[in-house]
Amino acid sequence: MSLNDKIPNNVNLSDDRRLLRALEQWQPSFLDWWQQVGPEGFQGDDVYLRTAISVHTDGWAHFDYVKMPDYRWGIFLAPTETERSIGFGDHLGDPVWQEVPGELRNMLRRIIVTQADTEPASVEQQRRLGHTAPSLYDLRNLFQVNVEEGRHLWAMVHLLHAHFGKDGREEAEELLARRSGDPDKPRILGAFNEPISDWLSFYMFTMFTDRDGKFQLYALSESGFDPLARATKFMITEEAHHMFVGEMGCDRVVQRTAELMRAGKDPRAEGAVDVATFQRYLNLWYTLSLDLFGGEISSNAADFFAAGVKGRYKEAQHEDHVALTGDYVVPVVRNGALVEEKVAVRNAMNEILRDHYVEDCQRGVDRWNRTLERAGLSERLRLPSRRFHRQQGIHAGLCFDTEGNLLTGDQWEARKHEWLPSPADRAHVTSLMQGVHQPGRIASWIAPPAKGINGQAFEFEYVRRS
Ligand code: BYC
Ligand code: FE
Ligand code: FE
Repeated sequence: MSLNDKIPNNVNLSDDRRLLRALEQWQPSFLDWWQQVGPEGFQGDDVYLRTAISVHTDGWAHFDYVKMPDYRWGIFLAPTETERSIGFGDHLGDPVWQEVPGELRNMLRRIIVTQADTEPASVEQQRRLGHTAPSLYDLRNLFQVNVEEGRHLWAMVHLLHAHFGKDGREEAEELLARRSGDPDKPRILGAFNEPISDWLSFYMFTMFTDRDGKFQLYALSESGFDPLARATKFMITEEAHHMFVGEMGCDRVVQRTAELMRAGKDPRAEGAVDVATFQRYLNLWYTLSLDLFGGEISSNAADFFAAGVKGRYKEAQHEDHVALTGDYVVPVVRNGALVEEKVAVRNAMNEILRDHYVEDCQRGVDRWNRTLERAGLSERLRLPSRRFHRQQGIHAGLCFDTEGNLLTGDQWEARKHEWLPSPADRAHVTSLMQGVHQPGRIASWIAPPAKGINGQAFEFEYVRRS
């Protein structure tokens, strides 16, 4: 087998024997991991998947039937921009680094490992969903997301192996050893240890949590460490499909609910999801995902920016790339009351990225509300306050309602199931999860998609069961 068949890449892997050997050693561990905690069942089935075979717009989206363990996980960096210079921070205007500067080694390693850790975590979280897929179309989309998250892990492991020596190889092993939700060796970030045991949670996760991925990847694609910038730039192109799966999956749930309500029926009694339950799942996954941006006031974020390691979303659109002047206002609780505090811009970088994220989430919620509106319904969905249900940052440990009003702990306990999925909601959603694995058929709680994948019909046999 030629090397490019074994590890497809555009990083001239065949010219670097040491790196090649390191990756060839890691590959069987990755495949073991995939078999152990990747998608359960379905590994012998033919799945209609898109595989990246090159970074060129016409070449990278190649569709064919593939068995998941044979997916060609590859290493692709977006093409080099000649003479790229650092776009922000204290090194503004310096040439970008092709190797890791010694003084930034720990910082870069930590960021790359944090990014990398989310990728296998999400595959683990989603591993049992295949059994309860609402259609073959959705089953295929789940597996597409899973194999691409696997490829994102490869992208980050390549950076660890190529630029961080023995430490990098050890980190790459650790990435396969941690387990989502395991109390002894959990994944690094909160949301990646939450179970995703039903498809409503899966669509919420791909809508809200993969969207954190989008913004973190944009911020890293500004990096002065050029291999990281190029790796993340290519990952962003794949991320678009994950968010499409989430946004449209949620929209189809809302559409089905709206159809039933318009016909004067109770969605919950008809084997669908009522608007209030949908809203509570939204509140949960949106706020778990807000936590992934880190603290509102963060000296780490300031250090990342100063060092030229992690920029802002579309940094070029900002006027001031040094960000040493001006301030950013953050509402903070002091002595039991909310007051506005001024924070130096560099220390507010997490919050600034979160602002872009919130805006993008709102656009998705607006789409779902248009679906309700078209059905002639007056119900509307909304994003809760960003103070609600937070476990990271300045509001962690405090209680707020979805409007952002401060509550006592007792008030919170008494009312939390108005806002977050209750045991009864979870039981209802779980009861709906019956796998539908025949071409053209679909579960009762979701509308079919408007179009299929790659110009195919919804009825197409996206997964051929063996
Ligand atoms: N859970 O200064 P702070 C994706 C820690 S998603 C647990 O507030 P900082 C994907 C933090 O590490 C994108 N711990 O925040 C989506 C720090 O620990 P130490 C993933 C948390 O440092 C779906 C302490 O709290 N990419 O790709 O600015 C499917 C105080 O830190 C959390 C990245 O995250 C949390 N939620 O960190 C598949 C990009 N938040 O130093 C894939 C890389 C914070 O006290 N990561 N902590 O031990 C980063 O850039 C940053 O580390 C963070 C913010 C964005 C996480
Ligand atoms: Fe990813
Ligand atoms: Fe993703």
